[in-house]
Amino acid sequence: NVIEAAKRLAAYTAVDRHVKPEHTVIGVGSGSTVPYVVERILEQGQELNKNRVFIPTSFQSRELIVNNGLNLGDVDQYPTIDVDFDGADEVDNELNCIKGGGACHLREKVVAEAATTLILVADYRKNVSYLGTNFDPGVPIEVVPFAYAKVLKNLRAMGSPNATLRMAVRKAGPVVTDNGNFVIDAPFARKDMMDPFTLTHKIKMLTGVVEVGIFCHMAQAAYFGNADGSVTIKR
Ligand code: DER
Repeated sequence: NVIEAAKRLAAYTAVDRHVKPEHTVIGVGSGSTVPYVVERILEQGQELNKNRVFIPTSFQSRELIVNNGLNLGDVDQYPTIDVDFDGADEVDNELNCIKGGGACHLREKVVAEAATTLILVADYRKNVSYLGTNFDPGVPIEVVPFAYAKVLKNLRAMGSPNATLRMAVRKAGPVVTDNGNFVIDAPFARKDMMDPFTLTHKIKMLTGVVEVGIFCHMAQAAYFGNADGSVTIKR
């Protein structure tokens, strides 16, 4: 369908441009777009890929690496990564992005910070001028279970009255991350989302918050596949 084709187009274009033969340590993000990144890297052939190691950002990402027969590494073995590819829920014109729709943003941000280059790949729905335009759940925030009610109270008092604990669908109770934590989704008003850097730091300082699903000034480029078969690149 159109959205899957757009994801594939973004991923293929990004891989063709940013995965060089000399790149041997590659970060693998989470979500439904990054599988197309792996698909394209596989097409570079076993000769190149047998000398590469792939760093996961979640259980899902680890399965993607293992199931495709790629060499699995870990960020504690490779704290410096050549290039990291990841999806996003929204990307603004300064390449700030909301991530965490898949509740993976803590490990994603660790790997993204370990990477020399972070490349975002997404379909056209994620291409926005301001964060908070399309992604209604708001800012994903990983919190330790012990603190979730206190953090909810803090967020509701600081501009997100509709902040909620992310509940699981096929499991009773809240979503539990790969790190054993909970996720709060906190929608903020446009005025707060216009300064994502300040908002991120205000949220991060709430005791009990593990990581905030806003990535500021981290990506070097973002590739968006469009419905008409073109690609939009922000850098
Ligand atoms: O959770 C995340 O940050 C993922 O990268 C996710 O938001 C992107 O998901 P998608 O590639 O399935 O749209």
